[in-house]
Amino acid sequence: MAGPRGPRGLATPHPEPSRGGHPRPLGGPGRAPALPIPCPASGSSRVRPTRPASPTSPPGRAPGPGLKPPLRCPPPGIDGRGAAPGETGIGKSTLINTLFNTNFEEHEASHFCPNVRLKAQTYELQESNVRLKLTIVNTVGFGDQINKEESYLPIVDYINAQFEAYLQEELKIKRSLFNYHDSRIHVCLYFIAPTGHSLKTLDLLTMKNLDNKVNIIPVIAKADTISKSELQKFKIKLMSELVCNGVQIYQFPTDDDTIAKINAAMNEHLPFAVVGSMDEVKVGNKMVKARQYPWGIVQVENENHCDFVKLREMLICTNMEDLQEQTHTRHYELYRRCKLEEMGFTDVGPENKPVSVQETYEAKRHELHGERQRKEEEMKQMFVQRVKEKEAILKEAERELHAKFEHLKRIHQEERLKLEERRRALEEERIHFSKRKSSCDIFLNQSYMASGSNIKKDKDRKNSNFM
Ligand SMILES: Nc1nc2c(ncn2[C@@H]2O[C@H](COP(=O)(O)OP(=O)(O)OP(=O)(O)O)[C@@H](O)[C@H]2O)c(=O)[nH]1
Ligand SMILES: [Mg+2]
Repeated sequence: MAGPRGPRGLATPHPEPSRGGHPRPLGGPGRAPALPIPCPASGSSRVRPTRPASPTSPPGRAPGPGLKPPLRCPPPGIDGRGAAPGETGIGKSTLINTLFNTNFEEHEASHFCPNVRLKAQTYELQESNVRLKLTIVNTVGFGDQINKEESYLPIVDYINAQFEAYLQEELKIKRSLFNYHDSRIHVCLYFIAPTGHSLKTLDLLTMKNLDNKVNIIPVIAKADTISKSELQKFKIKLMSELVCNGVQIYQFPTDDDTIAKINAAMNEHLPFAVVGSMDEVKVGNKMVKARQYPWGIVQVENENHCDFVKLREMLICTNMEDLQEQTHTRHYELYRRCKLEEMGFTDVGPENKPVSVQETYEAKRHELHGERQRKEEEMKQMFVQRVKEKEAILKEAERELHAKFEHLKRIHQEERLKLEERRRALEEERIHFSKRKSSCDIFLNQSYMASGSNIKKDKDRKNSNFM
């Protein structure tokens, strides 16, 4: 991430400090000089005046010269945190850089992230004795996945994690909330594509899931790409879609007389149509931030061209405190309540009697003990049942093996008997054959001897005839 840029008048961006760390000291080496925030409602001077302490002002609010009510300015050392979800390339970084007059050297996000990643960047601004530290959590790869259904989850998880960290600090025995590095998100600038049609399902789904966790200020990005008449119709359509779908966006408070009028007027402008640019173009004899086209110039800080100034005024100057207050009293309280109820804490018992923490603790302990015993019993039963089942299976297998053995033994015996019988038959055959062979031999001998004496007689007769 880029370090301080150096040029005068730029905010000092730096990576997110680790949790629990103290705010960075300002004015250190390499840090840009104090940034006067241009605040149109308080005049066009480069140094934004601060409001004097009023009876309702929190202690420590810096009084300043040249005050112009009804503007509310943040007290010294205010630490604001925002999230900026929006599709890839919608103009998030450009707008944030324009808002804080800084220039993070940021690489383009990839459109092929397997899931949404959150990246925090901190900006430090200072005017006279008012220090402003703003942390913006950017969403990388938001809505780039084929299945966008869960794109909002990492944002919800991140916001919940910050609430959880605060709750854990609150619940500590030795808590130190006064110097705790509060990382809760005060505002979510939700970037809507300037389609001129309607909200996308992803927009509705995300805002619906965030609206009870963070103050949502929707903004129409790249508003220079939509005509003035279309923009008005688009704004009306968006607001009616948000109402129809029960999405609650942040409304600038109108209960404080000093700012009621301006806030009521600004509520009418929601969602703000914004244009971002860090390019400076000469208009008349002044250099202004603008986007230059062949057909003309869109001036970022010209209220006839877009609502950028209104957004900056409302966000950084007028309503920063209310955003923080709402975060604590509404969103964090809701988280805390749900979490404590989930843990079994309650303020009143069944008969509407107040319940002390001790009683809740005892009841919970009792409940957990009972549950543990029930679970142990269940596990025991399950174990016995499984042993029985296993035993039955083993017995069945043994019985089958035994039957198989008996069957084989029977077959073997039958085979043995058959072989024995065959052997006996063969023996008898052999004996019979031997007998017949010996009687044949006797007969042959006798025949041979008989034929031998006859030949001799014939020979003798022949010889006597010759003589
Ligand atoms: N027409 C128009 N273009 C803009 C505006 N703001 C930014 N752009 C252009 O849009 C492109 C993307 O702007 P980025 O600010 O990088 O958008 P991003 O939402 O931060 O993008 P990723 O961080 O990559 O998601 C750049 O070319 C900007 O110059 C605007 O208000 N109007
Ligand atoms: Mg970006």
